[in-house]
Amino acid sequence: MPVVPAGAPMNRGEDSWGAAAAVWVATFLLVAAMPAWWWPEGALPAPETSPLATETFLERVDAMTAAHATGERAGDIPVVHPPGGDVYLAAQRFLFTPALELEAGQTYRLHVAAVDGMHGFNFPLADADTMLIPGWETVMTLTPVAKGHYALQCNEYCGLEHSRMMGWVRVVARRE
Ligand SMILES: [Cu+2]
Repeated sequence: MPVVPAGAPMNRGEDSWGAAAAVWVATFLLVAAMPAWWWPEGALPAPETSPLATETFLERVDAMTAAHATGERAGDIPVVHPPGGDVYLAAQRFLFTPALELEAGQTYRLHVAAVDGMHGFNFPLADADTMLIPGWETVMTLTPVAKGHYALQCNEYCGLEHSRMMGWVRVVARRE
């Protein structure tokens, strides 16, 4: 092996190893810094959960549906237009029911619960991405700002039709 004098330029092979090491170090530093990305905005807000019997939750869904159904149906699911305040959404194999119609500018407390086994709840409009465990309800505050259809979906494998378990919330103009 030839002896390279001190201070001699690196050959091409050493250059590319140097570049690879720099990329590796930069990647490592970015990954190590990931917790800082939560600051100052914070991670997704921790969902508020509390124990609630499935029976009780279903009674609340039914009461809201009986009082505020629009008469319209989305497939087999009734469309409900609650006036604001507490609204309920049940996750069951393989749908979310009822279909909620909300008003822009109105504030709601959205209660979500799985009623027949584990499900997931991914709903970007409410910044929600959480697991639903039977016997617990998850509650979040939601003030939609713009009209439109907002998708929600189950993101916890729950059976053969899981990949089709989606729903939507429709936001309409505020009624005075
Ligand atoms: Cu699922």
